[in-house]
Amino acid sequence: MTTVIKNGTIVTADLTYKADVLIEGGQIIEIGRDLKGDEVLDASGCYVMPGGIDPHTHLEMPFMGTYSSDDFESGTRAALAGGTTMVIDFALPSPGQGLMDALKMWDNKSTRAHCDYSFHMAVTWWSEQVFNEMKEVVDRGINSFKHFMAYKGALMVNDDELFASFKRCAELGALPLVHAENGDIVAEMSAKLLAEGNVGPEAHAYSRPPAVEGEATNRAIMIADMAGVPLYVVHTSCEEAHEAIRRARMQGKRVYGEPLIQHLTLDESEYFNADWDHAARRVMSPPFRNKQHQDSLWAGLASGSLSVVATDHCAFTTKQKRFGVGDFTKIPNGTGGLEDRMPMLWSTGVNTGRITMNEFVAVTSTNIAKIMNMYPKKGAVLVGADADLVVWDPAKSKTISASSQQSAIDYNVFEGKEVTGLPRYTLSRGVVTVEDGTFKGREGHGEFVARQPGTPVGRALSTWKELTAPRPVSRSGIPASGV
Ligand code: DUC
Ligand code: ZN
Ligand code: ZN
Ligand code: ZN
Repeated sequence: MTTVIKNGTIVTADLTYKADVLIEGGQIIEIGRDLKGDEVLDASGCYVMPGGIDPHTHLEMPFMGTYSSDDFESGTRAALAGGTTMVIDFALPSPGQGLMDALKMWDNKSTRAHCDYSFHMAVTWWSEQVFNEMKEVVDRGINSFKHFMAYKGALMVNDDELFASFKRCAELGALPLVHAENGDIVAEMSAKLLAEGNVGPEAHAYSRPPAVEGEATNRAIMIADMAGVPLYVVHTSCEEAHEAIRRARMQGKRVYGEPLIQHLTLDESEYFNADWDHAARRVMSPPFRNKQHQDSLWAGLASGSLSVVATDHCAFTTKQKRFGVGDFTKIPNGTGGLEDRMPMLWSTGVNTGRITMNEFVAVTSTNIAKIMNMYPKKGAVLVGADADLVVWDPAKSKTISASSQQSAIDYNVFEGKEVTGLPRYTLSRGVVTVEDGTFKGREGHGEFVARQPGTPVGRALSTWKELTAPRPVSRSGIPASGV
């Protein structure tokens, strides 16, 4: 059985051209004019793009005393409805738990996925066991390790652990990821705010100012450089963090920044002059920032200093958010966005001229596939690539509403936003899973995507290695001062 997508305009990260796409066995087998197939999908007036890849989701994750409410079933259904055809979810061992043990849990949960998926492994504690198991994880096709510099007393790792894990990543050809916020300072600021009677959700934002993120981002970059490894900074939300990433890249360091669609489009006013539920539903880390920070993120996407757009999809119901009534530190951190990332970015980015269509494809799909080492199987419209495609109708509009969303929660942080630009069809390995807003996917259709370590991520480009090479020694055998 072949499927042909006819009369559309193909948009990739670097090209825009008219052609049909022929699909067989889940892959693209031909791209050209006047192709014929058994099943015909009409793409007149539409763009045919690589399906979105969300490199940052938390599905059914145990966190802050509860579980995030979208699992692999509702989460990947939401993804496909919005034109995203693959997610990379975080396997999260609790401190003390083995990595392979956590991976087993994620293997079990992900059998329900509607679309393809992969995992990052989190390093939430450090030991010889973790060191050894990192190799097993890489051998299983997981080439990226996430580190929390915040969530003190829970998931946070210290600098010595960060350095040890980054060096292990370097040996294994894996990519370290960081949640960059200074957890010590967040803990102290949170305690002070609570002691002063600032218990509401707006205090969450006060407890994690941009400097907290800028400091940690800079520190992680320096530590990665000393470990001789590239670095991927998740949810870059502010100018201070972006500035550290920009500077590193100008110095030739291989550092990637990942803004979220939430930080690009929603600002800190959501926490102020709002009712408790409204504000608490938007509590995530890092928190929403002001318009200047948003401008910085948009400029980073346009200029290439920031590489990808993700969601950090970690959805909690209003009932779960209310665990934090009377103490903002108990509000489960996280917001949804899987269904809305592509339409929101198209509407606020492409339709406004802030980014081009090709840049849209790059930051929602192709760059992610390249950085995470699965290009051109994913993120490409090329012969031999998986037919994970979205037929994008730039004229189709809707108003975002929780009442019509796929996500399992009872609200949507983008409620009421008008978007123009939506999928006409979303295809997962050649199978139509969404047609004009109707979901047609099948639970369990999704497959695990193994990712190899090493190139094209390559190595950091720093000269640190030379600096640590044998250096002058004084006659007493004590190293000469300075490096
Ligand atoms: N931030 C969130 O808001 N939720 C999940 C984890 C995180 O780092
Ligand atoms: Zn995080
Ligand atoms: Zn409200
Ligand atoms: Zn996250």
